[in-house]
Amino acid sequence: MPVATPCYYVVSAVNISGESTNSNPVSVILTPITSVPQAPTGLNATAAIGQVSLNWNAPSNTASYYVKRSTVLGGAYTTVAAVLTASSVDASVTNGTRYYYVVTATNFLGESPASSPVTIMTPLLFPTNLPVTASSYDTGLPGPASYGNDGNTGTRWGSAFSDPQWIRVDLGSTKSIYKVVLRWEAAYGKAFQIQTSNDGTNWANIYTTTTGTGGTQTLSNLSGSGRYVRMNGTQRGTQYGYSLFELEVY
Ligand SMILES: [Ca+2]
Repeated sequence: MPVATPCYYVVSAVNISGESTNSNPVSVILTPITSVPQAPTGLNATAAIGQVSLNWNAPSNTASYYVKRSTVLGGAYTTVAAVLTASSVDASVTNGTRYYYVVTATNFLGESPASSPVTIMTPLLFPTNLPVTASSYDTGLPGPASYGNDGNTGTRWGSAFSDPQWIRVDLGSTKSIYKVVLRWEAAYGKAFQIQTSNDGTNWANIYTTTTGTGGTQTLSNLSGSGRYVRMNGTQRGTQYGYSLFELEVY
């Protein structure tokens, strides 16, 4: 609409006897949009495991927004979302990574300059108190399998004294896994695999060893994904079972 054009509205009421007279008129003026939106302000980011949530102030005359991300301050920025409202959730992030975000606002005339950048560090994935199941647990211990992922290195899961045995955690949905830390009690695994699965039935190895030495084993630079992660022990290091203070998944 090239110029500001006033419009007038009236209403009337109708029943079976006919129509009323019109109400008093009201007028509105439709203001034409003559420029691209201003850059959004107040960009704010919060991070959780596997996602970054963003919100910002909405400039006037905005139709939609682009959310852009970089791992370097100043870019180059890559558009990760186009949204109609002044908020967005980026679930395509890697845990333990620093990101920079900017937002632009658009209307039919074009795109605004970018907002000021905001930076956020996504947390490392080490959830605790996940649903834990195990092939067995040592009935001589006071606690259940969940003691192997309760965030407390003073409690532990221990298996029956035989091979094989396993303990698994449920991440709730498929996640990328790049590190596993095993905090063994004296009863450790000499041969075991770290495995991932999306269905809890079919497992893929992301780490194998036949020479485990117990203690705290930090398995870095893993590459895999899955909803379930388990330690599958195939040869015990002692006459006892397998026992973990914590199975930490990152
Ligand atoms: Ca524990």
